[in-house]
Amino acid sequence: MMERVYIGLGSNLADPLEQLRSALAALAALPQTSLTAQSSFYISDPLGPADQPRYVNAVAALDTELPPLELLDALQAIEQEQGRMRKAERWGPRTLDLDILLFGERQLDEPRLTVPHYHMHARAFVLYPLAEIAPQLYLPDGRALSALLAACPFAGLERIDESR
Ligand code: A4P
Ligand code: MG
Repeated sequence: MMERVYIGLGSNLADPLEQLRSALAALAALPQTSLTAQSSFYISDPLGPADQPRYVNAVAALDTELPPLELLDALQAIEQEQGRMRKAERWGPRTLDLDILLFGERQLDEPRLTVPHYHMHARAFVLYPLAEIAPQLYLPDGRALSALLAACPFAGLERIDESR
């Protein structure tokens, strides 16, 4: 079964734009998967510790036949290939973070995987790029993306034009 999945991409180390570009190429190359849309790139103020560089964020849409945990394994392999070091500090700087925002209509609560992603509802750097590629989207709990956006100011965000 083919399902539509939305992936949040973020980077704030080691040439973030290039990190996101190569991550998108890696997503497009996943087995049983096609990359169907990608948002613009956005520069965003760091959420969490303030003493870290600004992030570049984007959202991609995939159609995949991979089951959720296999997709998560594949995303973590891409993170590892791009030099991600997991550190103790929560929300600290990273070369690449790939989050599964939505997986079809599923609501998952497993040790390794919570979907929808637990913080997506209030993060401008997730909601605005997502709205670019899926403006009519509804979350599995019935909330409209447009309603979440209306409650989430476009603050600390800057859309980069040349990246599409
Ligand atoms: N995990 C559970 N659910 C998911 C999911 N839906 N997608 C588990 C991906 N992974 C999921 O992730 C920790 C574990 O979460 C994984 O092993 C997986 O099994 P991680 O990537 O190692 O840790 P993390 O990303 O540092 O932690 P966390 O809490 O997921 O952080 P977030 O929410 O990803 O936030 N500021 C800006 N401006 N832009 C950003 O992109 N990102 C973060 C990280 C902080 N501040 C930011 C940004
Ligand atoms: Mg993460």
